[in-house]
Amino acid sequence: MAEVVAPSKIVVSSSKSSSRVLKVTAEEPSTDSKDSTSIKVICLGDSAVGKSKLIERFLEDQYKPQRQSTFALTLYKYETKVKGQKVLVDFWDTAGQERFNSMHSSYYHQAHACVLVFDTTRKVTYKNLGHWYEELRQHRPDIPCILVGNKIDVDYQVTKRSFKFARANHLPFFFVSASDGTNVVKVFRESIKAALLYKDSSTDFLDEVMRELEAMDDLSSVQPVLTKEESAINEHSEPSSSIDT
Ligand SMILES: Nc1nc2c(ncn2[C@@H]2O[C@H](COP(=O)(O)OP(=O)(O)O)[C@@H](O)[C@H]2O)c(=O)[nH]1
Ligand SMILES: [Mg+2]
Repeated sequence: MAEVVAPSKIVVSSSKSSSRVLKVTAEEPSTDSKDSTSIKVICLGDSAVGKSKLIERFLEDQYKPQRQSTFALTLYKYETKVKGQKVLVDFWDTAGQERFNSMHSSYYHQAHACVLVFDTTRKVTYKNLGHWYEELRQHRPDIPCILVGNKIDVDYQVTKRSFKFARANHLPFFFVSASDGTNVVKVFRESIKAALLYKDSSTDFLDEVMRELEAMDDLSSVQPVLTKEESAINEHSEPSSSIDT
């Protein structure tokens, strides 16, 4: 019988030193069940564009600018309903790896949607979008991607400017602010809807294989549980020579 593995515990530690560090080990990713579907949404973009604050804002609807951006948190679990269907969302946030200008391929693995972030107050973060988008497409050629320009609260005039990257790559684009909440809920709700649509219609080969494997897991979990004696009989019994028709 398949062993049921309990999700690893979230370990939270904080220190009273000037930089407050919360360390959280990743849980097992959510998987589909009979009454729920699970999706993975990733956030991409340069360091300090506000990826973590945007996710926090959406999940907690609160913004704490005094927090240090030293979170090692990588996976936020969120449960919601879309058209009456229970959806388990895993929001993946970087844990600072983006400073090395590349994410490990496991970050992209099985992602269903991406929120690509730049900082409207720092031009270089806009320039680097091409790099992040290319890396995303190498791993996930077809998943929906939403582009957001964050920190518009610093200077709302920026919303009058046009940003070509979205148009050039046919991406939906939103101005957002993790600080005042502009468009944050909208963007993450859209990412969930897009991820579900992608998952339902995906013809990605790896996705197909994963679905097959998950279906096999489901089947094995409904196998009758045998007693020790029954298992022993099964193990030692000769294969039957007659075939029932
Ligand atoms: N003014 C302003 N600052 C923000 C906003 N979002 C994030 N920040 C600040 O930008 C810095 C980096 O944010 P963080 O979420 O850690 O960026 P990450 O490295 O992309 O995850 C922090 O000091 C935040 O307080 C925003 O919408 N407006
Ligand atoms: Mg972060």
